[in-house]
Amino acid sequence: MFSSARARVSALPDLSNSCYDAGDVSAPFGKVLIANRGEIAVRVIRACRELGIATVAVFSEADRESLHVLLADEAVPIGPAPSVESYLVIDKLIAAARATGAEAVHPGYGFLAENATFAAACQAAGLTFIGPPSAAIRAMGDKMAARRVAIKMGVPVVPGTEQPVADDAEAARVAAQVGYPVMLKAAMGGGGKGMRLVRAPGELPSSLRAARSEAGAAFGDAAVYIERYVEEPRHIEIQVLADSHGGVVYLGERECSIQRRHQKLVEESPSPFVTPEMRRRMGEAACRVASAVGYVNAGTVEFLVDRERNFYFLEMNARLQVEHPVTELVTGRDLVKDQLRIAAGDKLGFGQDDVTLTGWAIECRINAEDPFASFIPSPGRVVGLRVPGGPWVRDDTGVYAGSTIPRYYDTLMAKLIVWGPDRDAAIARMTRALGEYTVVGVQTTIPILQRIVAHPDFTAGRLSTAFMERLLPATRSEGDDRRAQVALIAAVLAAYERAGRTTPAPPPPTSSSGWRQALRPDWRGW
Ligand code: MV4
Repeated sequence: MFSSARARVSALPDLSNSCYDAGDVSAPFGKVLIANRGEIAVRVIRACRELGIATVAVFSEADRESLHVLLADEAVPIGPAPSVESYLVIDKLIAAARATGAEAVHPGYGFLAENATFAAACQAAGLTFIGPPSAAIRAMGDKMAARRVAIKMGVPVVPGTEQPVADDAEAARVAAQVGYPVMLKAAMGGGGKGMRLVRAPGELPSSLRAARSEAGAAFGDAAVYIERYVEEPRHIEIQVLADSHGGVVYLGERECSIQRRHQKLVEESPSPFVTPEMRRRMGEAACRVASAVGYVNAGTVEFLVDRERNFYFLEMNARLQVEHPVTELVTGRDLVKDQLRIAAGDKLGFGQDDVTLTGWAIECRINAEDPFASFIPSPGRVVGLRVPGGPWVRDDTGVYAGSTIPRYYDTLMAKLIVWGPDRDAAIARMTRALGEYTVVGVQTTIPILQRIVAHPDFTAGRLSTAFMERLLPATRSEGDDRRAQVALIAAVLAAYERAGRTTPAPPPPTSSSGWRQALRPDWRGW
């Protein structure tokens, strides 16, 4: 088997120690444990299978029959449904790897993917962590430290402080200097937690207090810093790959401006806003930041981009991201295979000049949530499922007809990714594919995704982080919404307890989304 693979590439340059995706010469590992669940575990298993690597799944009590368990070569139970008792328990994961003879661990995203302690524990147990070195994870986990790295490397950051603000007086001085409105951010934060917008000096002391207490509760560190507020920014991120020999390349950008409450809904590559010149400057900046912290493996450098196309370093994500498939479709690379080979010590085997972007890719996140009820999670049994197909349509999912979406984890059910020769073709294809997608038994975000991709601002490429607030004008302030959500969740849990802790019965087949929409005539007005 291997000899024929070798024969196939023998006419090419020596690729025996490179990630070049032209014939899988030899497997980087014999066996890999995937410390995750759902669609990303399935995604990693697929790459391993193509490389001839044996796979070990881990599963909680809620995931006995989940797709990743069915697809892996072996599966190890790791405890009760709550992730703090299963997917987040480092000792259980390392014990499972030891017991099965896995040589390496892929963390996926979320859970322990950016936990420096987990990366270090894997290495200490003689397991290769398929991700960056723990020191690089730690360096990027501190947002202020990451900001100082960017500054040192000549990468633009939003004007603001380089150290946490000490008190109200200093905050007032700094805010006046950078100019209102300003943003307060948690030093150890990210993803929007501990963040406060301050429009006028009078609001500063109370906002500072709120940001500090939120940061302290969420991250165990109340340090807060100040940045000038960028109005209606775009969120554009650069994918990088770095090997352990000093090689680093960027694989273009992803536009992720369509978000709701810091949850991305639609991502695309390339960005309709980025010029080739800008791509090169952002890409080179991203590579400088990655190199400066000794980054190895796949990573993403996030930027805010203002209306004048100025870009500012925001943070670096030390993991494979949910939206990585759009990069795969326009670059032709398999990022998980690249991760595996990099972790095994291979050289990239290609340079920046070998990276070309072809056509356009769009991803829609299909969440098991009810977009007609404040996006409340909609766990339960997937009674019926028809997944779209046809040319250049990819569905990455962790569910199948008859499987159950547990209430314990995030609601991402599937990622629908399409490719087209240009943006209009990709939008037409996504519209077609979303129209084919049928899920019975749980509510999904499909109807809202259809509205997004049909919106004139979206089709014209007029994207910003304010897009969803305009699409959903009923949105209240974050504080109000949090209280409403807590009340809603409490009510659902109480009903669940009363019902004897059983999974809610699925609606009869006739009451699928068509029925639901018919009951809600006002959805057309969104
Ligand atoms: C900002 C900003 C405006 N100005 N920083 C949100 C998540 C966190 N990673 C950074 N975020 C923001 N930082 C300055 N100086 C606006 C946001 C922001 C945002 C950024 C990206 C995508 C969606 C967003 C939604 C609201 C706010």
